[in-house]
Amino acid sequence: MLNKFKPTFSRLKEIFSRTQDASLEAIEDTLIQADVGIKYTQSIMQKLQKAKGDRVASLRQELVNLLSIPRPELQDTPPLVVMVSGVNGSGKTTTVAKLANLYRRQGSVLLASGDTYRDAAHEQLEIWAKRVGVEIVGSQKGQDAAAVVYDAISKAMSRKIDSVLIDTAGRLHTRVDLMEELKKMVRVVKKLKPSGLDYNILTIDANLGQNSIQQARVFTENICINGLILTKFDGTAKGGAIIPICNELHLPVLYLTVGEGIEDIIEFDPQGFVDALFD
Ligand SMILES: Nc1nc2c(ncn2[C@@H]2O[C@H](COP(=O)(O)OP(=O)(O)O)[C@@H](O)[C@H]2O)c(=O)[nH]1
Ligand SMILES: [Mg+2]
Repeated sequence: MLNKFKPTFSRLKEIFSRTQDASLEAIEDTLIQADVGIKYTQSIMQKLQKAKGDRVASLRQELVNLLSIPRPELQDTPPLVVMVSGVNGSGKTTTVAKLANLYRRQGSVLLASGDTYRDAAHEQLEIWAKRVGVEIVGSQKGQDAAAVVYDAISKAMSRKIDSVLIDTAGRLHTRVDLMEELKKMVRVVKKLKPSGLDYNILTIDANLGQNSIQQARVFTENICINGLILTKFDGTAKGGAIIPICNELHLPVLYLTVGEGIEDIIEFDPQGFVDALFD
C-alpha cells in the first residue's frame, strides 16, 4: 500500500516534510496548513507538550489514534449491498466503478444505476460496467430510483450475485425531496434484506477540507451513513481535514481515491496512511 501512496498526495506530504526539524511551532504550523483544524491541532499539541522522547514519533502515534475509528461490522447475509451518496461531483459514480473493480476479484457484482436525475447518468455507469466487466441494472431519467434498487437486489438474490453497488444522484443537502428519495432507497433495501445496507457510504471531495463537514452532517442525520470515502485525495493539500471530518462525524474512512483511473482507490488503514505521510 505504501507504494501506492507515493505518487499521490504530494502536497500533503510536502507539508508534513516540514515537521523534520520537529519544533513544536513547526508541527503546529504543519497541522494548521494541512487543514487539521484548530480543535484537533490544539489537542495534538497538548499531548506533544507532555510527551517525552521522540516528538515526531509521538505525533505519528497521535495521528494514528485520531484516525482509528471502528469500521461497521458486517452481517453475513448475501448479497452484500453498498450504496454511495454525496453531493454533485463528489466522485460517486467513479467510486462505484472502482469498488466494483475491487469486489469483482472476490465474487460477482451487480451495479444499480440509481442516478435517475442527470442526463446520461446511466450511460456513464454503463461504460464503467463494461470496462470492469460487471452487470448493471439500468434506469431511465425520471424513473423512481427506489424501484431500480428493488430490481437490482431482487435480481442479485434470485441469481445469487455476491454484491450490489448502488450509485445515486448527486444532491445538495438542501434538497429535501432528494433526501427523502435516499431514505426511500434505504427502506427498499430493508424490505428485501432486513439487515439493510451493509455499507452506506458518503463520498466527500477531499479538496473541500473541513468545509465538507456541514454538508456531510445533513446526510448522516437523514440516512445512517456508516462509512466515508474521501475522494480526489491526489490533488489536495487539505488532506489533514480527514481528522476533523472523521472525528466530528464519528465515521471511519473506508477508502481514499487518488485519481480518475479504475485502480485509483486505496483501502484506508490509519497506520499505513500516517507512515506514508512521513516517509
Ligand atoms: N483527480 C481525481 N478526480 C476524480 C477522482 N474521483 C472522481 N474524479 C473526477 O471527478 C469528476 C466527478 O466524478 P463523478 O464520479 O462523475 O462524480 P459524481 O457526480 O459524484 O457521480 C469526474 O471528472 C471524475 O473523473 C479522484 O479520486 N481523483
Ligand atoms: Mg454520478
